[in-house]
Amino acid sequence: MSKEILNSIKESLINLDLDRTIDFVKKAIEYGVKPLDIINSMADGMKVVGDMYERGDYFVADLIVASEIFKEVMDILEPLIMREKLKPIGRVVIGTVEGDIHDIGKNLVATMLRANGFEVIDLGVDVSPQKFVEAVKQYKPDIVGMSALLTSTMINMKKVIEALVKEGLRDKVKVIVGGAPLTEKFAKEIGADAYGENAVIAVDICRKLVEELHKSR
Ligand code: B1M
Repeated sequence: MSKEILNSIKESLINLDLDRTIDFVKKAIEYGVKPLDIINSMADGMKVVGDMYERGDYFVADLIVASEIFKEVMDILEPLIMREKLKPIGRVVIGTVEGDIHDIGKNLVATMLRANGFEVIDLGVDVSPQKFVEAVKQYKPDIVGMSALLTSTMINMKKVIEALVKEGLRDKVKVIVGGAPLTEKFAKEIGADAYGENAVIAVDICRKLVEELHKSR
């Protein structure tokens, strides 16, 4: 049954049908489907929407509708994911890099981190290297997280790392990067400490990075 509802959620997102998506999400919650499974089916749906855009079946306006649906669903799921406030296990400054305004994945990572006890300072989208540097100086995070969805902007992650090195801040933080076009290899090449394939993996990695950082301090 839960497989069918998850499929219906995915299909209604692909069809850009807000009302049906919300109805199925509510039904899924009633049936006890895990919020994370709902998010995964939505993420699968977004991939299909992206492919349809690439094939010329959908336009940018359709991508916007799909992202609005994603955000509305997240508004329903977030309170279910969040735990009670605990003492933060680490502080993360996160943002989508310069030139890039995709924020659904980044927001998802931020939500999952918060739900797992991290304090998250979200710098938003189109964040310049200078803004990352200033945030590191101001908030003194354990981790800097960067997201990029465009092949043309992923290289801006390297600029942030270079700016951190230039300011003498690179040793003070761990850096995790993520986003659909990225790979582990790319993360290594630009000098990041880790690559997060998805939001759940990113949380596990951030836990490990904080442990490593605390051991080295
Ligand atoms: Co855009 N877009 N888009 N878009 N868009 C893509 C990325 C694209 C692949 C679509 C396609 O052609 N198939 C393509 C990029 C091609 C490329 O670079 N090679 C593309 C393009 C071309 C563009 C524009 C240039 C279109 C135009 O204007 N002509 C333009 C660029 C704007 C800009 O940024 N300057 C553009 C605009 C937009 C919208 C604004 C309309 C909208 C974004 C709305 C928003 O985010 N608020 C949009 C959307 C929705 C998409 C697709 C369809 C979906 C992205 C998404 O939200 N996925 C996307 C297609 C695709 O990705 N296949 C596409 C769901 C989300 C949950 O997944 O973001 O991958 P994702 O995040 C995952 C992981 O990647 C990871 O965890 C997340 C959860 O598991 N992750 C991290 C992400 N960040 C992480 C950080 C971490 C760790 C893990 O640590 C810090």
